[in-house]
Amino acid sequence: MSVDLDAALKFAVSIAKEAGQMMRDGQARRFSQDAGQEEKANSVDLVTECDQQVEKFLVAKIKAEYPDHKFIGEESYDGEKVTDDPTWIVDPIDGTTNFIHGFPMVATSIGLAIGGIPVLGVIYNPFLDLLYTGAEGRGAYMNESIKLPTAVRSLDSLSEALVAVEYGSSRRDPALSNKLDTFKRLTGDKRDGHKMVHSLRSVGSAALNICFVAAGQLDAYWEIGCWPWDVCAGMAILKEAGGASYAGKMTEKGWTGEPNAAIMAGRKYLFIRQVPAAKGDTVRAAQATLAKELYDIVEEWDPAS
Ligand code: LIP
Repeated sequence: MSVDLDAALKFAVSIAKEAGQMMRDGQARRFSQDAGQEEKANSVDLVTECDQQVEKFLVAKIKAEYPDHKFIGEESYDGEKVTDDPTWIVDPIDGTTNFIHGFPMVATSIGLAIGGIPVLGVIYNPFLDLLYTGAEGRGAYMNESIKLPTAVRSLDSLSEALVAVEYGSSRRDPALSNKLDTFKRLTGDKRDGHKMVHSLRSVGSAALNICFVAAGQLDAYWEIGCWPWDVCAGMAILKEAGGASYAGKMTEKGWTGEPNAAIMAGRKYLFIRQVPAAKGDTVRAAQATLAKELYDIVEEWDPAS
């Protein structure tokens, strides 16, 4: 089933902006009423009434516009598998913890996958009015005017990188200890055998982390434990910005860095920004070298544990 991606992009931007207004209104209402939130897996895995209202709004709009398409959303997820059918994969409010606290790194993330591959992404942060878009063959943009990445700077080693990581909601070992061990190996001094990256950043939104990688403002983003709705839109945008998406120690397709269902559904993610091609080699080869540099020090765990 072919999809007019130009029309789909225009539609997704329109509903993302409406969802953004709902998020602004919802946060103002929450703060005026000092409203609470519900817990999911534990006391740091949170959801608000606004998450659910925004998802209901997005589902209704998408099903009205594309009745034959499938939908996977964070708040209504019931174990659906990503198939080859056109599927909208949506996180109504990515960065819910930030939303609850008023920290402005929050976005609605609307992705479309066809054949299990993210082909369209719209990510909108209504609190900073930052819109990131990308669709297959149509490039990636910030605020529909600034082409991404804004610059392609060299990155010869992970030691020169600014890397996004997340604490996430899994706070028991082995997840927690492996996460913190990896953070130490990334940041520790080279004289102690560590990578000594320039620094780590923890924004609290997978979707926005990937947008910052697509823009070239972050060099890489690594996380184990988030979900397809956190990354689908970002993968489509990142690919259009020349970036690469990886999963686990080795993707099924090797070190191609091309987003696919196995990467999207695997809950083990690494994203690398566009970099100049290595002498006599390709951009993808340069990115794969950086990916392997990171994976050689990552202490993985099973996100389902
Ligand atoms: C969040 C992700 C983030 C992860 C958090 C949470 P949510 O999504 O964007 O990367 O570390 O645990 O899953 O729950 O705010 O939509």
